[in-house]
Amino acid sequence: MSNRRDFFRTAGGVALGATAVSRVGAAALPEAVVQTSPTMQPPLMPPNGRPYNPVATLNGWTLPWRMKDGVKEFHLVAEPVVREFAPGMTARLWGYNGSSPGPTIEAVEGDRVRIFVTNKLPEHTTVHWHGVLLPSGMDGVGGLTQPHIPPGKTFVYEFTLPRAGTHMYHPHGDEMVQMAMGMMGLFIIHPKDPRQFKVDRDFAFVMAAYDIEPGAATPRVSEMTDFNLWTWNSRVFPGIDPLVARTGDRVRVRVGNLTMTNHPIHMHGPSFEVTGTDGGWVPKSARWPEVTTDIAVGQMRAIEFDAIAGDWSIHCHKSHHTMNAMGHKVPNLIGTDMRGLGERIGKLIPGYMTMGENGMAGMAEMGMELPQNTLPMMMGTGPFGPLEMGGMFSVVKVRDDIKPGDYKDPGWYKHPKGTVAFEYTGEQPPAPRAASTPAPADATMSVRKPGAGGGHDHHGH
Ligand SMILES: [Cu+2]
Repeated sequence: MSNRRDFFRTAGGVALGATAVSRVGAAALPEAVVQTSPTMQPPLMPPNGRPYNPVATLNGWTLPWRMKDGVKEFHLVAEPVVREFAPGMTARLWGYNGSSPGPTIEAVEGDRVRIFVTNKLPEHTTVHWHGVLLPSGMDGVGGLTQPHIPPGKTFVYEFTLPRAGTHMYHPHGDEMVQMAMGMMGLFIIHPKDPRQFKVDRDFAFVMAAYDIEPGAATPRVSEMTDFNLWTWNSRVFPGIDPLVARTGDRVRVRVGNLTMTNHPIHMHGPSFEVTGTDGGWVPKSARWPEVTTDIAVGQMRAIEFDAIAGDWSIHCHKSHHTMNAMGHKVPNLIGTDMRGLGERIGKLIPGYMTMGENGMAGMAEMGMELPQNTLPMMMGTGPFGPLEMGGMFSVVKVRDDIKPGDYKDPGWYKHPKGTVAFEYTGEQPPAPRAASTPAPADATMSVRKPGAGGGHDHHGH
């Protein structure tokens, strides 16, 4: 084990024993691989070292390493990046190796890793390895366990991974700014025995929230609560990859939360179990079935389910978190007669829009003009029409004929005949009212139907 003193003596140029940070290693930086595409890269099969079953990082990638004398050497570069949130909007963020989140780091229980961190930001930073068991001096807390990494400098973190698990990395220096700017990544430690915790598909993402004014590209980092872009791996629906699996596959989804609020992650279709946290794996006897699991700030959850054919939504159940940038500060005008109001205000305030008088669903189709570089709050088109979603939403796409290792979007589910909800076109008798509970006279609400010219009394239909 290397301790903090060894670490700095080594960084100062004194070579120590084999288990300390090696001067040779520090003298020869491994290549810093850069990836700027937001397209999901195929899971990285380990080219050397212990075998493991790699994860699929949604809209992301895994950092390649160099094996040096039995140590896996990684090179992270903290730097400004440009990230597409979804087609139509890009953000100026800070991240690692060209992307936000940074690349996923994958290693195996028992591995010794040496992670070089180069700071190309305009201010100092550190990297904290969230949930990873390591010597305190490798924990990456600026000021407490190490000096900050100044701009232009490279630091070395080196430790052995004693426990398999689902973890993250992020700065522990000027956290408020650096995490609000997108600095985070996943750190997955696979079990030494690849048969342990084995699944057929293993997806991973980390949740981040941004506040980017429509038309702007840089997040407001001082925001505490009122974010307008809720992302998975710095992507919003419909920019988030589907989670593709084959019928019957055992599927794991690992989710980390580095926003400033909790996210109840809900999945349609099969129920799941929480099988792991970043504290470790949950014993089988302590698991129970769920369809929603709340993920608090700073937590990670690994959920697992047996895939059933279909298109199953997976999303945060806070409905504001499945909206994109324009969903805020809109007055609720449901039930209000607003004929002509938007037009009249629009003459005074160009681009003004009101919440629809029959709800907001019409907005997905309105094609309203937006400022440059932002996204409509409701997006995506499915096989039956607009999906009216944004933010933290994706689709688990399960098909009978997906090949192992194939993560390509298979398109929309072809529902077996007779299994899709349909319109009732038969006779519609008047709805009876219970005689004992007459509606109060003032309960009648005038509702205008879309497309209808005048007001219709809702009752009697
Ligand atoms: Cu949420």
